[in-house]
Amino acid sequence: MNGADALLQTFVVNDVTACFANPGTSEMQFVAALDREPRMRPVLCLFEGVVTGAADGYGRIADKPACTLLHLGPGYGNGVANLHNARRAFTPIVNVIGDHATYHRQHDAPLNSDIFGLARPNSLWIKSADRADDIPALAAEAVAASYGAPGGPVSLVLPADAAWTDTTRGPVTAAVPKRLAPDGRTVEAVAKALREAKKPVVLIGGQACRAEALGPASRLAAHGLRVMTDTFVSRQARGGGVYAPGRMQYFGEAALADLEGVDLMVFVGTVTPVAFFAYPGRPSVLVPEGCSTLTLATRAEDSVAALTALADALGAPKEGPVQPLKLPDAAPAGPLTPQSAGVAIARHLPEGAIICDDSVTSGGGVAVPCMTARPHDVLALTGGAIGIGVPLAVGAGVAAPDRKIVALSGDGSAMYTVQALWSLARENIDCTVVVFANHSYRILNIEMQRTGSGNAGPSASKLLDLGDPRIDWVSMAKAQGVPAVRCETAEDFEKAFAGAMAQKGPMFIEAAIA
Ligand SMILES: Cc1ncc(C[n+]2csc(CCOP(=O)(O)OP(=O)(O)O)c2C)c(N)n1
Ligand SMILES: [Mg+2]
Repeated sequence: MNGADALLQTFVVNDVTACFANPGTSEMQFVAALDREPRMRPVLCLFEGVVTGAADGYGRIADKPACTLLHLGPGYGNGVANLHNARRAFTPIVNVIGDHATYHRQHDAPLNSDIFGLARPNSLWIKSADRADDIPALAAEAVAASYGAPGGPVSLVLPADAAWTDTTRGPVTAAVPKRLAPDGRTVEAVAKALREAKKPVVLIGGQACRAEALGPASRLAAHGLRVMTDTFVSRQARGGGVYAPGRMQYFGEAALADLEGVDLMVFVGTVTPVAFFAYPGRPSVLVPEGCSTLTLATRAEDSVAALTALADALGAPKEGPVQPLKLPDAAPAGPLTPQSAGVAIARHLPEGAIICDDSVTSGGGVAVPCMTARPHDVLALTGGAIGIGVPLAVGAGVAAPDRKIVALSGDGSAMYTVQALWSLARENIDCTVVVFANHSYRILNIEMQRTGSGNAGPSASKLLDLGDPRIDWVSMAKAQGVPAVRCETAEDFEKAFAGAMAQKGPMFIEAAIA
């Protein structure tokens, strides 16, 4: 047994059983050891942004970390945008970053770099396992650290010689931390403040938006309180039979208008909301002037217990409102738009589906009709770094092979990590990808106006328009082994999406929106 075997043994003992990988020479011992540890499922991704986005999707659904396998600093660096998103989703991930043999580092070979410098900002924990004998204990530490709470990516650097050196050290069990409920005094103080406030809002995020938390949150709504979620949530239950809180608006001025007159904001599993971007003359913090704030549960605490305790303390009804299950009766007709596509999606989305959403300006059109669709989960873009939709789908599909995965992506967003389609095909993930092809970075045209930068002239337009040359999405998907169709009308889309939901395996739909 060598260090790589010891690493895999500790991973599987701690239920880390999926490895999203893009290996190189320094990782060959790890790759070879996979043949000796069949409990670990290796998934090849053809770009590290897919590796890390897939690990995020896996962690959000499995509630446990996957490991990644990344090739030194450059491999890690390629994956950083989606690790940033994972950090902001609080998703547990254990990165294994291969490195040169310890004695080779001093020679500054071409792939040598400051791995710690690169990885530290997005790692809750980072250490190098320089000796084979240290690997099991450090791997267990890494797994434990990834759970937080709240969780996030951690990084274990694995020098090649530690991986190839023999060891007799057996697997080490990780101590997985438990989320604690907030103390009774906090609950009492929040209940009292809510009773005294004229126009309070309870803002929930993170764990408080999961299916098991929305029940107790709905009790607060039944008690007459306004409950809202963060704008972008790592995993939220949605659809018929599920409580639908309000949502913080994306644009700051709209958010503040919506909160006008609010005199108390209570945070559960989240923190003070801020605008996504600054704009000239507009506020950053999305709390109305004079409004006080209180935290019922931090992100590290148990939001389900906190919401339940608060509902009890307020004497709220035992049950709260839920969404009706109401599918659009009529199939959409006419031009294909995000709205008409959304109607078709709401009609045919199966129960238990997982939507991986990176659809930017097309997202709202789908979200509205899906509020009363069959119950499903939505994984949103938590860190603003686009290019996560299809990678999330790869990971969610590995975590939940019996659930239908639907990836929704803008065309610009999909191009960042377009290689994810290949992994969908390779792993035969039951996933339908919808790319909204408007041949534009449409949102940035809107943002140019909002930032006061003026209208796009010919040079500026060159940075916002994707139409020349036009991306041939059907060829792009087929080239990577995913069957694909292009839909130009709502009728086409309805038929294609219904067909995709009725079959298993990967499928690609280009939604040619006007
Ligand atoms: C990693 C990263 N790079 C760049 C951006 C800036 N950005 C935000 S939205 C966007 C374009 C999105 O285009 P698309 O996916 O086609 O959606 P649309 O706006 O057309 O709906 C870009 C480039 C970003 N958010 N993240
Ligand atoms: Mg676009």
